[in-house]
Amino acid sequence: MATLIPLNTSNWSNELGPSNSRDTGKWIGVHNQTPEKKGNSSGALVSDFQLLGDFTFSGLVTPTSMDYDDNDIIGIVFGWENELNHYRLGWTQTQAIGVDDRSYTDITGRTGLFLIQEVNGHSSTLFNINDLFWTDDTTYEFNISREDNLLSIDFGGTAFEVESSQFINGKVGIYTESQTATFAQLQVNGNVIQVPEPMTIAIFSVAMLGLVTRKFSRS
Ligand SMILES: [Ca+2]
Ligand SMILES: [Ca+2]
Repeated sequence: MATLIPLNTSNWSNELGPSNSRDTGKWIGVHNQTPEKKGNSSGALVSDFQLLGDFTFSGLVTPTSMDYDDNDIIGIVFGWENELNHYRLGWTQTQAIGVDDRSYTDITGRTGLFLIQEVNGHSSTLFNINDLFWTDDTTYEFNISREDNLLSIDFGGTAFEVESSQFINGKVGIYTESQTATFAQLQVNGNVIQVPEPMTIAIFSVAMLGLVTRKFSRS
C-alpha cells in the first residue's frame, strides 16, 4: 500500500461545476483542510497541483442535513483540465419515483452512483448503479487509483474497475451540485507537479528583472 500524503486545500481553486449546473459555488473551511459547501450551490474545488500518471486519491465526504435536508449530488473529480474535460464520480440521494422532491441528475440524466468521462463537453458514462443512494449525515470513504489504464474506484464501500486512458494526467478535486456537504482527510499518492499560481510567476519575473538590471548596472 502506497503512502498517502495529507493535502493542503488552502490554495485550491473554486472552479465551475462539472455537470448541468456550471456555476462556481463558494467553498469554506479550505484553510482547515475540511472543505465545506453550504446551501444549494454547485461547483468544484480543484487542486493546485497535477498528478502525472498512476496515482491514488482518497478522502471522506459527508452529505449534511443540518442547514438544509436535501438529496442532490456529492462527488469527486480527477484527471481534471476544466469543467468540460475531466472524470467525475457523483452520487445522489434520489427520492422514490413519484415523490415530488426528486434530486438533481447528472447532465447525462444519471442518478445513484455514476462515473462520467467528459471530453470537450461531451459526456460518456463509464459506470452507473442507478438505485444506490447515500444517506443523510453519513460519512463515506472514497478511494480512486489509476494503474496504467485501469481505474480502481471505491465510493462508500462500493468498489468497481473501469479502463480509460482519456485523462492520464490532471488535477483532482471535489464537487457538489445543489447539495450541502463536508469533505475531510483528503490524501494523495503519486507524481505531484505543482502548478504555479499566476501571482507566483509574476513575482518571479519581477525578481529576475531585478537581478538582470543589477547585473547590467554593475558592468
Ligand atoms: Ca436528505
Ligand atoms: Ca438542492
